[in-house]
Amino acid sequence: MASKPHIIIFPFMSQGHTMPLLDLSKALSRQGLKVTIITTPSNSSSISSYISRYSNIHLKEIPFPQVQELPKGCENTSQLHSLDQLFLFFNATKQLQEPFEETLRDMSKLQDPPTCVISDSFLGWTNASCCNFGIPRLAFHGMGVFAMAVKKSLSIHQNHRWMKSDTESVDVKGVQLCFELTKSDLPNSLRQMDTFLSQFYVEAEKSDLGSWGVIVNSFSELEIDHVASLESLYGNDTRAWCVGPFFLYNQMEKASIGPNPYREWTNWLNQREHEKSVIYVSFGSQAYLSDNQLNELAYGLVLSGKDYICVVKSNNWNPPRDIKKGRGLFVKEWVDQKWVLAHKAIGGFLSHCGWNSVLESLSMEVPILAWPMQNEQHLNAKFLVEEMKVGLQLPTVTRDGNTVRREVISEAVKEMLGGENGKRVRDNAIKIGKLAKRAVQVGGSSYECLNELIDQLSH
Ligand code: BUP
Repeated sequence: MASKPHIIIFPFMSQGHTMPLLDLSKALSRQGLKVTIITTPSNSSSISSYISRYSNIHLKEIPFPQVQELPKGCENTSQLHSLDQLFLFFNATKQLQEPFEETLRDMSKLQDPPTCVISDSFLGWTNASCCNFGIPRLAFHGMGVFAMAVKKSLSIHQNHRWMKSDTESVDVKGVQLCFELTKSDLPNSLRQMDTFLSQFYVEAEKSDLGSWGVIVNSFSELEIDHVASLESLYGNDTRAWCVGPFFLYNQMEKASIGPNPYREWTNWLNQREHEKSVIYVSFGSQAYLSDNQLNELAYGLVLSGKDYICVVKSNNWNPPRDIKKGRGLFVKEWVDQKWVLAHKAIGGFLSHCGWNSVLESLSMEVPILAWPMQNEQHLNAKFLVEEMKVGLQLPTVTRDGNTVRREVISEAVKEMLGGENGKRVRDNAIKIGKLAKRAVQVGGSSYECLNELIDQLSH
């Protein structure tokens, strides 16, 4: 009988990239596989508490290089304050190559040596290391198939490179588009050429190309039309394994713990009388909104006359005084977003369209009011609104720093919670949510794909 594979998982050190891979580790461990997660010392305690119940998931620490210009002891992007620091951080992670290879060398002497490495695409150099050790590497991008395919195509063919205007439509070779994409929909890493950061991304995309495969936090019912495009852009028979949403494999466990019932926001939500009557507002862990924009958002929510729960990441901002009379809550702490989205009172999600938030919202059958801000979020928004029709676009979203006005926010929230368009996209989100939950169950597309992958790695 073939032995069970031993999988090495190497996440990038940021919340949005690490959490999905921890959920995947749990899913693999439940299938009886041994998993070793590689991380750096100051990231290990939060990881270890998340996986504590799993005896066949192990942690291996490797030292993070000390860089003077970074905040003292910084080993996670959540501790960074500027794009310059992000660039230094990215560069510092390249120095992890030596200790990573040392770890692979040590592990190759084990009775159960590594069978496969799953590593973040920002750690693109891991691909070369894996080739040296003859271990197949699966790349993880922390985004959906559609966004990955667009980014891959443009980084290979560079079709956007000579476009002058933001409104010009982009020809994305090898990707089927049923809507127009313009230069303004592209991630900054592609729009702004030749900055240090964009060079880093291009380099990461290139080193990614020879990977044995790509592991995707998505499910084929959502993105099937783009899977073949992504695979052929990678070339060399690279397969895209759609085995998500990763977090859904562990949802039963989560639901049994639930958030602290005494927090103000859990009580407040539990007291809502009507189903699907509240808009949940959150822009993830990275996006920054100016105080002025937060004021407009707050007034817009009040003006809508709808109930709202709005997560605010800014320490300094407080809602203007007269806002206190509004029908909602501003929360300045980390909420359990999956629990909030699963609450029967939630009827829509005003979101920045980070991929984790997208998957969580759809899995909970909640339609999205899209307010994309950075990275691949504009691509996600276009895909959700124009192709899947599970969301509405917040109008007049601009990239030039213009504030989105309160009237616009208010009208969009009203439409999402009470309008015909809101109803239409909610019905579609409910259908997709059911497919997502089905995908990770025995016989579902993601579940079967995960088992096929395990099977291949076992031989
Ligand atoms: Br804020 C917040 N609670 O209060 P995305 C976020 N989250 O659970 P991002 C909470 O963080 P990247 C909070 O559920 C999701 O899993 C949320 O990931 C969770 O956006 C995650 O949506 C946010 O991908 O990450 O933070 O911008 O840029 O890496 O995509």
